[in-house]
Amino acid sequence: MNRRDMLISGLAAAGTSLLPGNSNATAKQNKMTQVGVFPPGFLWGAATSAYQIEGAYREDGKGESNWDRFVLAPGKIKNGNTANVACDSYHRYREDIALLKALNLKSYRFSIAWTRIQPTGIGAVNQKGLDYYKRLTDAILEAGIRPFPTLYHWDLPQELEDRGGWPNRDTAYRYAEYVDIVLKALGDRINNWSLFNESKAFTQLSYWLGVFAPGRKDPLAFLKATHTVNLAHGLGFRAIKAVNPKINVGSVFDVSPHVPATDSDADKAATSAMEKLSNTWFAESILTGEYPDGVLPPDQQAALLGFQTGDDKIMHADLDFVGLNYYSLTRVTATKESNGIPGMHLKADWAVGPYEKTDSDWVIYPQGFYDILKRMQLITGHRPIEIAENGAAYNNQPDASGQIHDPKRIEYLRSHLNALSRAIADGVPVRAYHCWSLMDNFEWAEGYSQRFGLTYVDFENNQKRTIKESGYWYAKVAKENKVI
Ligand code: IFM
Repeated sequence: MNRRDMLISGLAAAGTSLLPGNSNATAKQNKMTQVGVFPPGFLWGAATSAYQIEGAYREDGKGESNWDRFVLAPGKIKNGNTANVACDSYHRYREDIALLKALNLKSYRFSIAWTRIQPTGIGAVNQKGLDYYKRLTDAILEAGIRPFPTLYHWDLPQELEDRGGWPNRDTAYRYAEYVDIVLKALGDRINNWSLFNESKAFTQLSYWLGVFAPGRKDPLAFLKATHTVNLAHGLGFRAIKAVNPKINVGSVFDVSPHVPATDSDADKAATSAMEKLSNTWFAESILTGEYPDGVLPPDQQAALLGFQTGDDKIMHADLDFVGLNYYSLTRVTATKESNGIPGMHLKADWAVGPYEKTDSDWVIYPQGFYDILKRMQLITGHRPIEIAENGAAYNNQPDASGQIHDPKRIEYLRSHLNALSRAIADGVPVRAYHCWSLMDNFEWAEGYSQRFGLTYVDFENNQKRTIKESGYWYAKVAKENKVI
């Protein structure tokens, strides 16, 4: 079972059905807009994350992360892979920036490893870690590319995990200290920062389903983790604004349209609850300071979350922009059994239905990209949206001449970019798109078995990077600002 199956099987969900598509007005607008054409100034980019590409896991004073520890546990990662070397981007970052240039990209989304900055997550700062990200940032800027870092993409200092990890409220305060350190060092050269990547995915997979570090299977710990992460958003937001109020602060949320398995009232109700837990539990709570109704029993919610008086004010953050990641569709079924969350009797599946799937077994559903953007706009309002991730795993290998033909990735990207262009034409304020990923990398519990890259990486031999056919195609899209 892959991680998305794990993510969702056993989670029961409830929810809202897909939002309606075009109104008459938007249909008219659509006719006037050519599908696949993007507005002038639209920003094209690619994304990676520190743990998935950097390697150098013990270099220059870096501390141990929860993932450094987790990969050592037998049976947790496919083929026993680790990310100790990964793409070796810590040493090869200039090559990787050259790839971005070759692909005509103008935005690079990467992440910062907390353990390089504060090896234990508490106190002492590791100057060599800060220096590395300064070198990286300066090289990105020299290439005429916008640096677009994420402060937390899942690699928590092991010391903090030992103290309870995200279910421990104190982690939010440690996070804010880390953010302050990073911003004081790098805030002079980077204007757009994301606080977290995919709060839903990592809290569910790490603390509820146990397939991500640290491997806990405790639904109640998961609920506490969600609240700590929301508090950390507010604290981190204010830490950045205290360094420089002009810096733009956002966060990246993973979202998916939820559909009921049948027309039954039970499936529809289950879909409504799960949809909120997945799509709005973080974004809406942070933007408004209030949790959405209809997920947890109201009389138990505060206790389940460890919500204290004043937390509404702490977690509230008027983000300057919102990052959204879209991959696939979620189907929800009501069940007799509880999924471990009080009041929830449901299960949710990712890889189901009469649809074609990618090599990681994820359903391909481009219309869902349009639908979820319209849905999230109800929460995010006027704020600019950046697509921080979208892409597909296809595991094509080099042919005899060393070229990588990956036509299915091109088709996936084409159909999703067309859907995105329709959403923009219908008024969703999306200003950037980042393909996941710049290059093949360490795909968490799947190890190196799933390749999401626009660039092939030869992990076995020499770390050689080869731009795939899809990379050349995407480079043309970026250059012409339209789908070809
Ligand atoms: O590789 C991940 C990334 O770290 C977060 N979003 C989904 C990608 C594909 O699974």
